Amino acid sequence: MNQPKRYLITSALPYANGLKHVGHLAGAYIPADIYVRYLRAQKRDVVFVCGSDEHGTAIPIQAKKEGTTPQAIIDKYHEAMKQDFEDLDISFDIYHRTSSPLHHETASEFFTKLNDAGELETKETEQYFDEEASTFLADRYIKGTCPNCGSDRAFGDQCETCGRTLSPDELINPVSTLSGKVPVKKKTTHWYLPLGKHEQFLRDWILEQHKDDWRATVTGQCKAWIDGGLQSRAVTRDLDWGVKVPVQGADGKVLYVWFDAPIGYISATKQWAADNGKDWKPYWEDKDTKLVHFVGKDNIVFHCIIFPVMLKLHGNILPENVPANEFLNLEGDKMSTSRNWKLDMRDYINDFVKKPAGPNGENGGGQMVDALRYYLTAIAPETKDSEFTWKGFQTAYRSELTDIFGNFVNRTFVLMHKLCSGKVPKLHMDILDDNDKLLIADIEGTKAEVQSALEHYRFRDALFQVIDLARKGNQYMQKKEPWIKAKLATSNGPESVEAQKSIDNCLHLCLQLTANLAVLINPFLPSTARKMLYMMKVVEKMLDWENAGKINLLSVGYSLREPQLLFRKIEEEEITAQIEKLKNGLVKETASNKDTIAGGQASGGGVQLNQLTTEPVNKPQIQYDDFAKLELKAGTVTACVKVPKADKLLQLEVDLGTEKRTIVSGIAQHYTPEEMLGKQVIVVTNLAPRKMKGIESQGMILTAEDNNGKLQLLKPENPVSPGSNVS
Ligand code: B3M
Ligand code: ZN
Repeated sequence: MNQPKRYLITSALPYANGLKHVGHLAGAYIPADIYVRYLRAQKRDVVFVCGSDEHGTAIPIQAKKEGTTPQAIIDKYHEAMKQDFEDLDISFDIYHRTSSPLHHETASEFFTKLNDAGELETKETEQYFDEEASTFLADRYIKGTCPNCGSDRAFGDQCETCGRTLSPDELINPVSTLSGKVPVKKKTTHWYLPLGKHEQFLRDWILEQHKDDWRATVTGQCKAWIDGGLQSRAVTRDLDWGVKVPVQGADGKVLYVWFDAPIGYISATKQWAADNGKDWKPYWEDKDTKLVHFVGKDNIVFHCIIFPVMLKLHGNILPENVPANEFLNLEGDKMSTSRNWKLDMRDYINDFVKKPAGPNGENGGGQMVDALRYYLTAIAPETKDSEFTWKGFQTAYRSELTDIFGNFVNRTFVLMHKLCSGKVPKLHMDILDDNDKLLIADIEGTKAEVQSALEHYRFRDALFQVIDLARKGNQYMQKKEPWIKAKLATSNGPESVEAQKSIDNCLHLCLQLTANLAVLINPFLPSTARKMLYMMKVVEKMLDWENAGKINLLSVGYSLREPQLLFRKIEEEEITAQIEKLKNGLVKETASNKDTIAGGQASGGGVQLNQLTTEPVNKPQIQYDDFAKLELKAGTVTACVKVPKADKLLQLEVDLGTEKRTIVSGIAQHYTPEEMLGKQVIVVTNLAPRKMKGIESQGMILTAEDNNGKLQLLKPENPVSPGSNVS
């Protein structure tokens, strides 16, 4: 694409069911904000939209937890999240909400257009219904026993113990969480988006057209989905919270949250346009618009497959890129709301940004916002999961931001005041040496590097380039040694004139470099850039991107302010206090405090969206010793029957060479007893025995779930003798 006429940048709409943590911030908000600030500095036409996702079962579930109404929940968390983003300098042009009438209207119109054009299908299926509460049950509202591990902490969408994705039909002894009663099956009709029809389009568009410019993690996830077979996806739910299905007789039905939420980007754009006297349409309809969605990896499929199909059918433009991030872990473990293993944006803001003034009158303020923005960008999980540690935060802040960047700027200002009477000295071209020339080349070259990295969504890399330029500034100063030259300059000897000229050149270039650093760091650390402007006594306009790479940003003779430290010291105690707080706050997981909602799990019936969870799918790293505790063996199935009165269970007899074991496994809907006979399986043989339907299961067999939710047995590539060790 040539230079686009305009840009529409979106960050995933967070669910208004709780405060968001720094993992969210690193995934979808900071990178988008950096990109947008860079585009704005380039004077491009850009709109940055976001807002609260206020529908789905997430909201009523949270309301129940807090003993209040869904409306009260969204009002509370919408305001709280909006404030958090503002406090961390995320510069949305609009932070909208999907409960607004404009959004309801927009989403209804969207659905109606697709439905009227015959692009949706309707299907009647049987779903669980709670007769006492007289309502269909969203998957999350059904609890039961896991067919896989036997745990009774399984919900209609996922088992909380073993993590397997489930459908309500697979649960053993399902009960409604609303009434505690056994639900009944009842017929219901829903609308479906037949994704299968669009397979060729998706293959061409993602796997051909964007095979080189999208992140491999993104195209990889898309390919797995497409290869797994694209199923029709239910886009409506039996629920009373959401956008009503705009069809006569569809009472009690709403649009599926994942159908309406991305349309939220459109309604947000409409609201922004109305507020600013602009036309929203070109942003969604003109091919010269570059649309970029910033999301976390759990949202890839929705933004790369489902929403694009909707956009295509509705006649809108498609995203140019979806630079999704992987997950951010915390201190060696995945972040979790239920276990309280997380760092909420709000907690960071309270502890660092808004904390009371320190002994020297300093307080956290903008520099602490930038400290977090810096670290989260430096460790951004762009290509793989990464980890936030407080020690890492402290080290990066001290050794990169403070010692390299802050120190360079500070030294430059101090020396300029000391050796050049507080004014920008002259550049004497006649004595320009190789060090000077190299620094000028570095200033010019860095702009191109940073720009290219930003254009390709490599934010970490872009930031490193900026820090590296500051590092070069320090090295340059070290070589030029203006403090040594100062002795000569005041000596009245024959070399004094030359020495002063050398000092002038050094500080002239260091000041020009400082001005460049302000321009380059601005998208990442806006508050720092502004503080630098203040010290240089220049106006905001200097931060225009076109100024990067120039060495005439500050005029000779211009007097500059006294330096202020860009970054305060972070005390050791502040870091240890955070680590303590995290550890002390850790809540052991129980069935009742387990997160009841996660992205992609907010489904309420119909087709399951498997593979998707908000929290990292990766479990925390373990040592080899932990792994070695498992005993895994290959075995051969010698007998197999269905467990009476359990649709999902098979009872197997497995030959393990020296012994035969009885194993109960939840694979009855995937394999018949006949199919199982003679099959080789992998068994966890040292798992504590567990009773299921009165039968003691003496082990567990391993399976993998394919994209259609079918379990596939794991087995050796070629037959091995029963009892062979698996390692
Ligand atoms: N609210 C899921 C999430 O927060 C969902 C994103 C919607 S983006 C249109 O992970
Ligand atoms: Zn389980």
